[in-house]
Amino acid sequence: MSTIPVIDISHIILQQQGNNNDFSSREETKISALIIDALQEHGFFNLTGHNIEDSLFQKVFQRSKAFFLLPYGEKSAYLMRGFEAFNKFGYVPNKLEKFDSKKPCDLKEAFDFMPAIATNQTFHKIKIFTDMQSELFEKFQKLTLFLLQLISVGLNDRENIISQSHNEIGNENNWTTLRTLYYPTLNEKECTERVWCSEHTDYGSITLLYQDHVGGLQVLNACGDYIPVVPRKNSIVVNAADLLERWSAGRIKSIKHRVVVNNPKSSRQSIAFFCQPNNDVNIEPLFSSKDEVILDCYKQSVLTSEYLNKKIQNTWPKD
Ligand SMILES: O=C(O)CCC(=O)C(=O)O
Ligand SMILES: [Fe+2]
Repeated sequence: MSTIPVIDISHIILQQQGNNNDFSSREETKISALIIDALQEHGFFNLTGHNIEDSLFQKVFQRSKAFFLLPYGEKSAYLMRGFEAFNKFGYVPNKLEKFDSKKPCDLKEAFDFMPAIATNQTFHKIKIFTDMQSELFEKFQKLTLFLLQLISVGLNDRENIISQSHNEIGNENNWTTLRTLYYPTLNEKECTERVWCSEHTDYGSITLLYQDHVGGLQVLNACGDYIPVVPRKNSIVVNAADLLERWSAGRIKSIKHRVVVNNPKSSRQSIAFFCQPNNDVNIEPLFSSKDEVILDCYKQSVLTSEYLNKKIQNTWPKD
């Protein structure tokens, strides 16, 4: 496998806009099977025909870049307050997070946005930026719920446990986060590693990612080789994360990925929507049919909030 599949949802998304909430049409069943196959085999796919306008992504890119290019003194007024998942709002400086404990810190800056926290803040100076993030958050939220419904159909989750477990996105009981990322240009010394963001898997249910034209995202394939996820115009990269893998008892894979530096003289931007189940959801394999053999590593249920906090704390400095 040298590339990830492309899935076009334009037909079914139009039907849904007409308020048809029936997910059993032939077209939907077909698309949900394609999604499950892609997540099962590659953990990733490129989504096209979604209904988020490219101009909104471009506007968020512009606003974020303007923010990230401010002097540190100004950005530090918005520093993220702590590493707990419920605090994930604000600026994350360069070389702070470490996805791989054996490697140097990641060479990236980020701004995390959660509506429940944003509404408690009065950041007048960056209001246009946060308003825009709020608009994008809502659109990603709708699209994500739509994809989760298709995943529920494809996994034969008749009670819609997966999609129902995300009904509090945007509220305090759910830590779904919109993150805008900025990967700066690098000097020769920093370049020796040639990695902007080290190898990791994502933590929650699914991640939606919009990347600019620079490239650098790579995904591990079944042979253990990293393959590039080449930027495609108007498409969103979707990948499965750890909790969805657990829910599906390993049928769906949360695959390792990283961002390498293609060109140290060019900065890179991306926007990630990290979709998480509600905090109080216990994740355990959905299938209990007698024929289904469940591997030991998935048998123990995990509480979403505990899992996310543990993973996020591991990426932050220890002192
Ligand atoms: O920026 C990217 O392309 C991917 C970033 C990523 O994988 C992450 O932040 O979890
Ligand atoms: Fe990731």
